[in-house]
Amino acid sequence: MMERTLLLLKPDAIQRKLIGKIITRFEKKGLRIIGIKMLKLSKENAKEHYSHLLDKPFYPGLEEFMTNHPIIAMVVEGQECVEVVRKMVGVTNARKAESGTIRGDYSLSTGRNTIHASDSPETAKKEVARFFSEDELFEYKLAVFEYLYAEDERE
Ligand code: DAT
Ligand code: MG
Repeated sequence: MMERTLLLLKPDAIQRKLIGKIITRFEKKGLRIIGIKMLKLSKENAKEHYSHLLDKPFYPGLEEFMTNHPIIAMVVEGQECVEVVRKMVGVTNARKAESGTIRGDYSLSTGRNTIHASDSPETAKKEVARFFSEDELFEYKLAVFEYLYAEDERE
């Protein structure tokens, strides 16, 4: 199943000059980047995006970090890409994240874990719509498409 998912490269990834390395991983995996931009998250959007964490003691610090600095938002597309991308990202606490994952390779922290990725297809739909209007998302054919997927994997 072709899916889209939302990624946010967080302020720590930008400060640490990791954005090229992180984007390269998604390109090399074969995912199609269909939207990308730099933005500053508003406090309202932060509250929506992290609504499941509003009552946590670390929420004020999380909101401050995520809204006081620019971030990079991206949408990628691929077969079952929500799950694929979560695996590439690794678990929330980067100290526990497997080596070979983005968090496992680039971070030692939970609050500075470099990247966000949607956690389910339902969340991904909402998050893509929160960050991107339809005219900021681009449908185009990757020239290597037939080399990324076999005939029965292209729907
Ligand atoms: P994930 O980003 O892996 O989906 P999440 O949705 O539970 O994890 O939390 C969102 C972000 O909030 C997480 O990337 C970093 C921050 N966060 C979560 N748990 C935390 C904690 N115990 N201490 C500090 N920051 C935390
Ligand atoms: Mg999450």
